[in-house]
Amino acid sequence: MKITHIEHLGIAVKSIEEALPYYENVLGLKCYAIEEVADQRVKTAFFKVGGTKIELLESTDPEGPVGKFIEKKGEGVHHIAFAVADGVAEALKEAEEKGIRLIDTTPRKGAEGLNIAFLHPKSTMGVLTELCEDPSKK
Ligand code: CMX
Repeated sequence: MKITHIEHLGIAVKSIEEALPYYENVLGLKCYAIEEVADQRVKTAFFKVGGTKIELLESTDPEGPVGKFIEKKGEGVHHIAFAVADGVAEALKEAEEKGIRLIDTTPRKGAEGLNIAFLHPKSTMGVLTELCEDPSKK
């Protein structure tokens, strides 16, 4: 697959409201969007950092992926998201052929209208990995 850049880093927080002062007042970043992704049972907050982004993830359901992550590991880096130039479906096919365990077998819609899919951390050395493409830039 052809990765062009790190699209974002996902960071699990207990509360976006409580995390914002650190990102805005200490790091001096500006939150430009807050969006709920019902399908993923999260509320997200986005910051641009150079050519990439930070995505804060607050769980809206203790049984959702971020709720379970925080319960088990606490707050912290949750996933890395790579932008793929050749499309998420193609990248998934290639990853599967190379023996990687997929969480999503087909792309779905994520925050900011991106097409996304996840690879399982058990086959990526412990790093939950998201592949994404921006359909508006195709
Ligand atoms: N990073 C690394 N490892 C993780 C992890 C993460 N974010 N989340 C869970 N794990 C680990 C667990 O600790 C567990 O490890 P051990 O067996 O060594 O204890 C292992 O993965 C499997 O855990 P599990 O109990 O079988 O599965 P879970 O129910 O915890 O689900 C996962 C884990 C990754 C499959 C699930 O969280 C998932 O499907 N994630 C993809 C979707 C997602 O994360 N959405 C939120 C973000 C959405 C967005 O960015 O918009």
